[in-house]
Amino acid sequence: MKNREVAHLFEKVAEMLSIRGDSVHRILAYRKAAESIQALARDINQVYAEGRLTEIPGIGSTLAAKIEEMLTTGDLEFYRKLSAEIPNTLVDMLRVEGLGPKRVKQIYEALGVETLEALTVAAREGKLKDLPGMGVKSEAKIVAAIEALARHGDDRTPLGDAWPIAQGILSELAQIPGVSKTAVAGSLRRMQETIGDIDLLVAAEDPEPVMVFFCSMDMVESVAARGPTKSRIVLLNGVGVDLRVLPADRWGTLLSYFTGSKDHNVHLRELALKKGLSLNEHAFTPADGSDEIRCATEAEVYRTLGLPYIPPVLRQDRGEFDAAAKGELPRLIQASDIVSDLHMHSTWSDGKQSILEMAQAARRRGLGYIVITDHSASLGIANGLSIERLQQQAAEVRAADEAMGADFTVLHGTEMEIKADGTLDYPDEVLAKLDFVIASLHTSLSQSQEQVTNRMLNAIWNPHVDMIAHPTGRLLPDRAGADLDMDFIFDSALASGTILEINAHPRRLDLRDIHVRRAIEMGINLAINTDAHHSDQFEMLHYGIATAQRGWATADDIVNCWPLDKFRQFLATRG
Ligand code: DGT
Ligand code: CA
Ligand code: CA
Ligand code: ZN
Repeated sequence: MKNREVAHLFEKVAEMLSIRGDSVHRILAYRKAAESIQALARDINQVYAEGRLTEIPGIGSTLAAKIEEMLTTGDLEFYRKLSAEIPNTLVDMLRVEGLGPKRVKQIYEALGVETLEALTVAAREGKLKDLPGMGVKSEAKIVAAIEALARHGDDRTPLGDAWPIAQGILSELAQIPGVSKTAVAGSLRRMQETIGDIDLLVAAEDPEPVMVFFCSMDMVESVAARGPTKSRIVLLNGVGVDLRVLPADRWGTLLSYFTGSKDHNVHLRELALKKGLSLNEHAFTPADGSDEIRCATEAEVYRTLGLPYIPPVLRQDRGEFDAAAKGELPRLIQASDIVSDLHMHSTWSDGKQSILEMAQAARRRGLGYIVITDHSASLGIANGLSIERLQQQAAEVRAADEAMGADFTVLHGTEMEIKADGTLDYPDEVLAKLDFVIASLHTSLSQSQEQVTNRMLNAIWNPHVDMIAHPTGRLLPDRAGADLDMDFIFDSALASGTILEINAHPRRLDLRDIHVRRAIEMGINLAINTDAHHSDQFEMLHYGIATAQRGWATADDIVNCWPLDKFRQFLATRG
């Protein structure tokens, strides 16, 4: 079994346990294990072979034994036993908005409904409304939710799609009289690469006008829930948006609660309990009966627990509490640390602007140097450059560099194809004349792990290749990318000094956060680049920075923070 299958089975076990009504701790343990296996940057079979399963976050000896069973037998007895007790098709019903595990169990026990299809029939025939705690209204809601699920599926939305929508809604809410604060929360605030739904928070004395506006915006497809202080809408594009309105003096606890992640919050509440405080979205409540502690800022929430502020991008329960307690949280890289962009396109290949226009826009954004890296010949659909055109381009790059004056530098590079057979698109003598050479995969991504890894290693070990762009080639939300053996890739990048890219394009975010974290721990050179095809796209940098931050990156870890002379020294050491 592969990582994905192991993670999926654990996730399924967690859901079945939740339907059975098992302990929250046990359910969380399986869910957490599923997440960390899903997030693992290495082949779990390899980790198992090295006897290091228990080093995976959230995997103790019990779960390690279950993983061993799955990897060696391809099966999990515990899962089969559980399936004998409760049909495993029940978990599909959890995908219906508003149906929790208790309700699913109730419907199953009362009506024998085992599948989503059977549920649809039962709901349409009016069989749900007579169950205890149900009625005509809640039955209609379930029918609507099933229909919405059929329309939109349950796919997660890429960060880059959700972010501008959320910002647009927030800026309108901010203008409503009486609104003092607005914020995104949830996975979007943590800048996770995909989000399940958008969570928004507003501080206002009177929630009513905010709710009225929110539920009647043009882009609303339906209002899934409408309450005095919380509502949920579904947008025309299928994305769900939750909004909560609260008074400003409780802002800190509220924002912290709804920012999550769930695992981070569980940990936060446990720390509070150890201090005799119970924590919810409204306040800390001391167990000794003294007055509640309200927090207007998140910093106060953490301070109450004796901790420094933990930025949202780190709130994954991946070691941030330990680091915070020891005063060892990373000084996360910021946009202002970045002075260069090493990957962008011009009209010479498939870009939309000239070299000079790209350079001028980069300077306006505060950068000091860029590399022009158009596609190479074999990427025909992107108008890749022949050797001849590449050499002609050199003159235009030099001219743009001159025109930009002494305080800004334009370098000449390429984004060269690593061809399906592993050879590189330009010969070494052509590469030797360029300032900077990127190699990347755009085609034949579905090759076997061995084949595609070897292909990549060919590029990494070429002395002229300075950087690998978007290493896996994945596209969010659903093209998985090449099945690279990241152990080999990382070891080789470290040994050869080759830079690995964190591509900031929100469809890519490649390397992803957990890869970034591991590459940094190993000491690999990393760059954050926009891969812009138009200067408007320089804006995407913040997605790349957030991904780097989620991998605990500091300015010291990122090549784009090097001043030009340091970058030139680096290039001078290479082929
Ligand atoms: P998503 O939307 O699947 O990408 O992930 P989140 O993290 O945005 O999760 P969501 O939208 O269900 O809830 C937003 C935050 O609210 C979540 O990160 C933590 C908090 N939260 C929501 N539901 C619960 C809950 O049942 N228990 C706890 N402890 N926190 C919750
Ligand atoms: Ca969410
Ligand atoms: Ca939500
Ligand atoms: Zn590119």
